[in-house]
Amino acid sequence: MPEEEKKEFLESPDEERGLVVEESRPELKKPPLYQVLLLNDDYTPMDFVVEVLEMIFSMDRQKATRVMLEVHTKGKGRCGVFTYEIAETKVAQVGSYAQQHQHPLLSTLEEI
Ligand code: TYC
Repeated sequence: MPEEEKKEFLESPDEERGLVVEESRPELKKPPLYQVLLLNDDYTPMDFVVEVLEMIFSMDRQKATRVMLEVHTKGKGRCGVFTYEIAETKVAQVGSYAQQHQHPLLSTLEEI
């Protein structure tokens, strides 16, 4: 190929050189989400559960009371939805706060 033709070829846009050009898409995969479930038991005082929901799950008194009563009547209830690390931290915080106060209150996490 003559020099001039070579230069022209190399300077032409990718598409014209038969190159397939595709914009690479940024990696924006959504992380899996986990719900933290609070479990009922027969011994933890209702007031304590409401306090835990206010303190650890940032609920106002009204919402905390509603969730506590749902757990009390149905056996379990959702406290929130988080990424894995945050859900795990909330479960650990509930466990250690309950243990400090010698209540058997438990929570668990479940992928949704
Ligand atoms: N069932 C408990 C009681 O009657 C109250 C309670 C509610 C305990 C929710 C745990 O996650 C819970 N004192």
